[in-house]
Amino acid sequence: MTYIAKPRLHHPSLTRNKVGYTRRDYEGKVSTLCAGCGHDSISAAIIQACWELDIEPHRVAKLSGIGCSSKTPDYFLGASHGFNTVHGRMPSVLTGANLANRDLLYLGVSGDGDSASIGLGQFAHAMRRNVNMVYIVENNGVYGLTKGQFSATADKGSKSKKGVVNNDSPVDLVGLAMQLGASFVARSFSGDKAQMVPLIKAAIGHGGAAFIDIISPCVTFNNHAGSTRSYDWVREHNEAVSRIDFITGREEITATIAPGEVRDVEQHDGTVLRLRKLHADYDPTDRVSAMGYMNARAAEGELLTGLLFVEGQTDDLHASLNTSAKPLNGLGTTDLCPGAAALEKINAGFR
Ligand SMILES: Cc1ncc(C[n+]2csc(CCOP(=O)(O)OP(=O)(O)O)c2C)c(N)n1
Ligand code: SF4
Ligand SMILES: [Mg+2]
Repeated sequence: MTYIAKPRLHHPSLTRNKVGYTRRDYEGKVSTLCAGCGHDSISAAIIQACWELDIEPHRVAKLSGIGCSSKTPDYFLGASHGFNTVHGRMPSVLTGANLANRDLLYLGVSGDGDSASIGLGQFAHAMRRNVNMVYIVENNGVYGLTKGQFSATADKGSKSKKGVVNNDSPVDLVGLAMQLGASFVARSFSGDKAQMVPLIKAAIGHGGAAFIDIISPCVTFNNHAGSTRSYDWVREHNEAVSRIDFITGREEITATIAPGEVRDVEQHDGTVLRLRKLHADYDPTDRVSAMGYMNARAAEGELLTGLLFVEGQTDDLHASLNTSAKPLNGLGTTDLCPGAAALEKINAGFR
């Protein structure tokens, strides 16, 4: 079924964005996921964010691992570059692609099994290296594709559809990302498009590793009473720390907000994140206090969502490796082989 393309017919009066595309130009093939799967709502939010940001689809590289979640790049941005890699190995392939061509926008899509179970090491190193990318985990607490086994993010004490209790402690990808140095960390819920779209836009504008953990219920294997990843459970326990307005560098900032309730964070590309604090004592720019607050709320059974941490200006992997400003495929022979005199100079520097 994944080979079924959507009909290319457009209504002539569909609204076009600044680069001339309709929202439909950001869609992909027909989804083959179960009806009601949270992952499809995330795909819709990615489409909306890219369309609203006037991103040219051919400037995007979408990479994923293996799983229902990792299948989704087939269902959005059909005109972008795509690489469905090996289970848990998306981050290293993305890192290599990013180092070779820094001019594309990198979008990594993964699952909780893909990133917290088999791919945990890969996830950790991509975060600590601050690879410039948007990294979305579509987190349903199970291996959906292989029929609902607990994944490493399943909460201790939560129950499978057949009543089996999970006795293992969960891996909290948000806490890990914070600890490992990710410069943008957020959590959202697939049932909250109004929160997801600005978060994805903000992550795209960010100049380093932007991680978004999106709780995305698996309606087939993990949406029952006893699950802590069901639509009902998340709706009851979801607590947003902030609400974001995303303001592109090109637009005049017109919002008027009472002092004391808002914080602006400027990103490397000139975009501004305007954070309306919902929790008065939450500071998303202080890594240590944000981690402490998150842990305290988690102990109370709250699932904090929103932009949890952001470092406005940050050095990504290219900056720390001092790589060429030009993508490798744009370098000519003289750049790649500058000649004997240049080699002699380098060698002299080591003597
Ligand atoms: C190396 C390897 N081991 C195991 C598998 C089997 N496998 C395929 S998908 C998957 C888990 C997917 O879970 P998750 O990443 O949470 O995605 P979801 O389907 O829940 O969206 C597993 C274990 C595989 N494809 N490759
Ligand atoms: S099995 Fe679960 S995760 Fe996979 S498509 Fe169906 S609802 Fe979604
Ligand atoms: Mg999963």
